[in-house]
Amino acid sequence: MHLGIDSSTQSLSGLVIDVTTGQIVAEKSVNFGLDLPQYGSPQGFLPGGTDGEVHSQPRMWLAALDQMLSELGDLVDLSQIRSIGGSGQQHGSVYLNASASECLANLDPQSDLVTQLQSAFSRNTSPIWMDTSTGSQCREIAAAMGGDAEVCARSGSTAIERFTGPQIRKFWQQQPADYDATARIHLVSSFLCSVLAGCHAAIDFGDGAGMNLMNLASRQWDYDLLEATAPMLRVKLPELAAAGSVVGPVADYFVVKYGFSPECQVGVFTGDNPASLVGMGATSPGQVVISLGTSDTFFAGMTQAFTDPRGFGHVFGNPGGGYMCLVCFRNGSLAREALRDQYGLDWSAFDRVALAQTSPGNDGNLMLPFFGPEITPRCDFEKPLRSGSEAFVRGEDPAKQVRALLEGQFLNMRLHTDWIGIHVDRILLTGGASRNDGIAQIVADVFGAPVERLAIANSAALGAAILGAVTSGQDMGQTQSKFCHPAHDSRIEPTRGVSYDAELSAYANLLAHRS
Ligand code: XUL
Repeated sequence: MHLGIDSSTQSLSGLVIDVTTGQIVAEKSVNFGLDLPQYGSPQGFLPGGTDGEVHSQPRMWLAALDQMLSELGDLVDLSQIRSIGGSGQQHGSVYLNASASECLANLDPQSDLVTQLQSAFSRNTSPIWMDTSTGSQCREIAAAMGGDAEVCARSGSTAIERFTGPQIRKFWQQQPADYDATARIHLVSSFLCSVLAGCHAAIDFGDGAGMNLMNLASRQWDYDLLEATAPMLRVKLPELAAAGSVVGPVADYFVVKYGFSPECQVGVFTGDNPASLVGMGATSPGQVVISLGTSDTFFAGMTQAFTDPRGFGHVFGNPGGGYMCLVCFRNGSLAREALRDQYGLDWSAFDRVALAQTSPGNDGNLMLPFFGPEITPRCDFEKPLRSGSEAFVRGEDPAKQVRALLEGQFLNMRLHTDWIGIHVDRILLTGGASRNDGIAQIVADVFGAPVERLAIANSAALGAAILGAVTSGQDMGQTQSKFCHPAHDSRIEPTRGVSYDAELSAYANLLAHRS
């Protein structure tokens, strides 16, 4: 058996697979808001950040890891786990001081992770991917490198506010003494991996590419980018390695406290999106994954690393080899939930039956579907912009509002992924909202391609478990073929005769002329 751990924005999950039977044996999830209310983060991050700052608490992730393993141990015999793989929300960074190595190596099973790692942080909070506060740092890095095109050619992305490099630069500028006291900077993924292995673990090529610090071609830290970011950075960064490569045996703490075997191996963790690519069985090029989570993401395997000329899309290392492209949209479920709550609706308003009260194209009623700052395209929106009938623009007719939001989200996605230039043959839909047939139908119609969903919603945790299997020497492709099947009856065909080409132009026009 192999365990996959995924630490996402709102929860931390564990999923156990048995490669012999091809079964998912157990799953357990700890929701930060509901299960750990003492951290004051109902949606997984600290509310009330100013100027685009969004931080979370690494101690909360530690508490969730302890709780998840203790609950998972009630469901499955953890001594049977041969290896552990993992993933984390991308870009988020954890800052540790010089005492961290000792603390990690000497975790006492009589105590808990939060208590013991309490004093190992040189920064109490972690900026996460929702943070948009580093605009000036991005401009400075781009200027030092000779322009955005150079940063993009080297790292796979232009300097991006949520990416770790600009975040590190801001920390160095604003808290230089704390930066100096930082001995190691981890990503969410490599931090949790380090805790499990009891020593500093490497960052993988998938998550590492989300930092604006790794050279995509050489898969090494890029010294010019490090220099343009902050002083003395190389010594503070872990090594780079392939996802799933062996870090070492699980720390004694987990053996004694939760009953893991001392032989259980921990593999290098990756980002949630690269893990999801693995879990969807989509590591080889040809299919597109759309993940509907707190943010919505669009990603696909690529053989070559060409980059987005407009600078919104990213290229990361693909845990299955080669590269992957990714475009992230910040107003995902947060926007769907905001509209749902504004109109006092429930999710049934987003299903196929309810959407049948409106028709594709929504009688010309369009919405720029942004309830807060967006990163694709980059703009500090505060509320959606409506265009269409007077009643619709006034905010009337909830059914049309729902369709306009969803059509707007996927038109925005189609518009900003055309640079990838792939013909979309099949869309694999994942994430919380993917089960909703109404949403799936609109995705199929807007892209003009069939949509399939896997039996399991948490593809990142499944991908993490498959990477765990790879750590024990299993073949990734063979393991994927055992677990990554579309759910029965999950396929949704695009509606015959429907094309969204005209709506796409109208949407692009509205976006270009927004006031
Ligand atoms: C990807 C991104 C998000 C996070 C959180 O670039 O910022 O998808 O990985 O899920």
